[in-house]
Amino acid sequence: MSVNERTYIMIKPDGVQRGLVGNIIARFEQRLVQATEAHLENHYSDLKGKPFFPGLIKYMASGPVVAMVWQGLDAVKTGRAMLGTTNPLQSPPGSIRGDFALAVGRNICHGSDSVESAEKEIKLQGVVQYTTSLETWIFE
Ligand code: RTP
Repeated sequence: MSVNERTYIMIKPDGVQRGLVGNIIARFEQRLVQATEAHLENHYSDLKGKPFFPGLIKYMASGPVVAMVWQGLDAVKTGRAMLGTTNPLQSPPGSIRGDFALAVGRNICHGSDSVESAEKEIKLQGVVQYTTSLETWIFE
């Protein structure tokens, strides 16, 4: 058993066509991963020294997160456009943060801000340990 083990799950054309994507992801949502503080400090290393850094790490490590890697034409810019701006107050209606987020420190989703950041962040997932809810239970 390894906490770094990864699997590849693909929702097939019939699942997508039948509108089951949300339903299937919701099932995985119930057995999520929680990032360690070490992972998050590495992930947000460019923000080390900012006054909000300790609070950001504490908040990000406070519960399970959903990690997704999306691939496609201009995936980084498209992802950022869909999320909206960092501060939800400036985020347009129709964007994820504009519609759902309440404050800059609780802005719901992260999205890589460049291809280089995306590569770093995706790579980090493979080298830093995650604890799944199941493993937490086993080791308690
Ligand atoms: P993210 O990395 O989470 O996608 O956010 P971002 O690129 O839009 O913004 P970034 O500058 O990288 O900041 C990372 C996260 O830090 C929190 N933050 N708090 N003034 C504050 O209290 C403040 N500023 C930034 C936000 O949660 C932001 O998403």
